[in-house]
Amino acid sequence: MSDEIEQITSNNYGADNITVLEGLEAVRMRPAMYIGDINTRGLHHLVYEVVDNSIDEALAGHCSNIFVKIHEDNSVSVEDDGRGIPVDMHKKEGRSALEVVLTVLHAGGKFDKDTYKVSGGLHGVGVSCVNALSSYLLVTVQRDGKKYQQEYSIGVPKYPVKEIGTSDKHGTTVHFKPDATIFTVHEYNYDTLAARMRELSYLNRGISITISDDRNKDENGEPFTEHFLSEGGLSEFVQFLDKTRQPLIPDPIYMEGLRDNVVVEVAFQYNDSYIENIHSYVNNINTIEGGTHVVGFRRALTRVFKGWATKNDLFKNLKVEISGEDFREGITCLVSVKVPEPSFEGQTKTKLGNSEVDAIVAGIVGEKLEYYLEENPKEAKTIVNKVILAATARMAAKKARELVQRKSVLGGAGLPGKLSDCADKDPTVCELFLVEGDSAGGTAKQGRNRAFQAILPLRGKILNVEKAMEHKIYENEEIKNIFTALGVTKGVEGDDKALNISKLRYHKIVIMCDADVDGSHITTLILTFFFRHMKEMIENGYIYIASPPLYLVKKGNKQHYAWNDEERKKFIKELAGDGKEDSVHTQRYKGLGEMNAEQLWETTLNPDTRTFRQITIDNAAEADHVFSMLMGDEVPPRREFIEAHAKYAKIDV
Ligand code: 0RA
Repeated sequence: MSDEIEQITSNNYGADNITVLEGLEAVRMRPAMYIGDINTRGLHHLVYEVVDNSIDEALAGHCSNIFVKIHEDNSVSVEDDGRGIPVDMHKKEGRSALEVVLTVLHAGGKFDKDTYKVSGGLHGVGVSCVNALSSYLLVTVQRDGKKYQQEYSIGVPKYPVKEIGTSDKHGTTVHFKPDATIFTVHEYNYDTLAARMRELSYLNRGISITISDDRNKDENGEPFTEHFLSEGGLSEFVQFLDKTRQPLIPDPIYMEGLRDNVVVEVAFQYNDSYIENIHSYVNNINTIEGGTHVVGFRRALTRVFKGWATKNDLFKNLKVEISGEDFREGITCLVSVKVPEPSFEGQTKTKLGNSEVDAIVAGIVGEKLEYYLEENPKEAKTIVNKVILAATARMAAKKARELVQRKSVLGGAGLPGKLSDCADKDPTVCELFLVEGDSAGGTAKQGRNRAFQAILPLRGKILNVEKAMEHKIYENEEIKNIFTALGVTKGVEGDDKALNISKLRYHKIVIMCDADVDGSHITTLILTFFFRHMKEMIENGYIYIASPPLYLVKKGNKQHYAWNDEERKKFIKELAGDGKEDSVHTQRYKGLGEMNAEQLWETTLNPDTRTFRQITIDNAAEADHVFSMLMGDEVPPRREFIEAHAKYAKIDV
């Protein structure tokens, strides 16, 4: 037991409950085992864990409003208007049920056998976990005309549950402050939380979720607030994801059903892009590796469309063979199932394993889709024509891709001429820098440590893969170079087009562009390419962005690099003493090319001094929405987004 807990418990209410404390201590000893990690992800996970409980209460039909608030001190409260966690004495434990729920691991649903907890699975570690990892937690319950509360410190109650007044409302409020000694990151990202709340509102139509941020108040003192409530559920979610894409048919195709206690909901639309875009969920958890529910959907989609097209003679003059993937080109699809006892498999435990779900989803989708096609022959024909085009294009793509890959298996000679490779061959220590422009590429080549750092200069703007047909992608010179330099290949045919990274030559791929508007555009283009065609590289944590400094502040023989305006001002003050902008010498680095090789090494390449930003996907649906918007045709939403987010835009003005 840690000193801290001992100290708190020795003269405190929770002292007798050794087993409880052992449970909470286990969480504190190995937080990552319970919440994934102790970085940004884990910090945000705490909120999802608490919200999940309120969603469960809503799905059981007892709650319709959830309020999430980020407080000024980065504590978070989650309020719902459910029944309120029971407060009566728990006979076996000799304590209030409320206290048991908040302090005993996995106690959450045990009092309520009638409804099965859907959120379980990947999360579902329970609110007691959040309590154990919070320096402070206050729970307030309103039920049966009264108001109750209890406070905790790192999961240990400060006093028994107490009645603090009367109330004619009902519900639960959990207000917690993550323990700063556990987490490496302490600030909540509003966009991350809001994206998840939006996603939850689409996945659970009819539940109203409001999120507000007290750290960001307007001139009237009102916190920034967003309200999510979807009546259309998954159909609206599809429309949100495809906001900047051109739909092929007027409305998304929607189907739902219940079989053997499994709730199935599916919505999909076709658009004029070439991307297969399927997001799947089990009990509100994003199953990024797919699983039996996705397999069932795909099977039904192929079977029913093939059957309908054949029956209507639409495939009669075909010169190519139609494959399953042709039915998914340009599709944006959501598959959401609620399964009582999900089993998760796969590397990141985000792949549904329950074999029975395949047939359940295929059955429901098959039936409803057959009906849809009979009722909507015009839409059905439009989609089948698109499928035929996809099959034709796939043959062309296959040829183009084979050409690229044949080259790469030729070995050394197959490496791109522009690549300055490193000496080491152990991919775990090797780094590849994708550098904007030949000139910066030259500097990087001189400045690098050639033992383990390789440089690949990219000329100008790489292809916008969001808009390009697949074979165009494999014909593109820059993209070919990236493929061959990395040493990765993609399955050429069939449903299994997974990236083969067994021959990957570097475990750090670092995008290095100028710190200006063009540079961030190129960074986004490269990221879009990885996101759409090498997602596994991001999921494995191999993709990084370099952060070259923006300024060099210099006086006499003293100098400092600055990465933002705050730092720049600080250094000017330090060096000049007066803080006056033009009295000291400030060099603004407009491009990487303005640094010499030594400066580039010192600031951006040297592992001891550089900072990289690792690219992760917090929310796949949100990332999809943002990429399609950034790379799509519509200007206004893109401008709005950039104005709200881009830090470079300000500097350039
Ligand atoms: C157990 C039993 C009952 C409600 C809850 C838990 C409950 C938990 C949470 C967590 C956040 N909000 C919540 N709302 C309710 C039902 C007890 C009864 O029959 O009234």
